[in-house]
Amino acid sequence: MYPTVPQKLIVMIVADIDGERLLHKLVTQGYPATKISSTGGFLRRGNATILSVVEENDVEPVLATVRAECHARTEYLPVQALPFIGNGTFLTDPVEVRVGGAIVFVLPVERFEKT
Ligand code: 2BA
Repeated sequence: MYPTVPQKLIVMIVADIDGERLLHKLVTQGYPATKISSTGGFLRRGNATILSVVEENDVEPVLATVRAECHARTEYLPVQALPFIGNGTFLTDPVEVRVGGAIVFVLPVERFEKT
């Protein structure tokens, strides 16, 4: 049966080192979650994508957990570590990139089926 309360799909892309801890926190708080191993397109580092479908009232509590568990920081990477630098720019100095933290998308769920 389709749930009566609107559901939201929360897509969380987090650093590999935070993924397992975030997954465990969400599940112990009673939120269903699925972790998929993924790779960032820019840095080509492993990251984790966590999917969770929750009632819309639960979106903010889930986001609060994400904020508590995933902290962004800055790293300086040698240009050789990057796959490309756009616009033909010639760089020799290390490049500042944001790592860690979370990228989150919240989408409406149109339909839910369990077979
Ligand atoms: P990556 O694509 O590997 O990007 C890692 C970090 O590198 C990004 O952190 C950003 O700080 C930097 N970065 C990305 N593209 C850049 C560019 N063209 N020039 C300079 N710096 C760049 P976040 O923004 O926190 O993103 C972390 C990861 O989240 C990304 O890993 C990607 O896997 C995912 N992501 C971010 N935005 C996304 C989006 N709009 N759609 C899908 N996935 C996204």
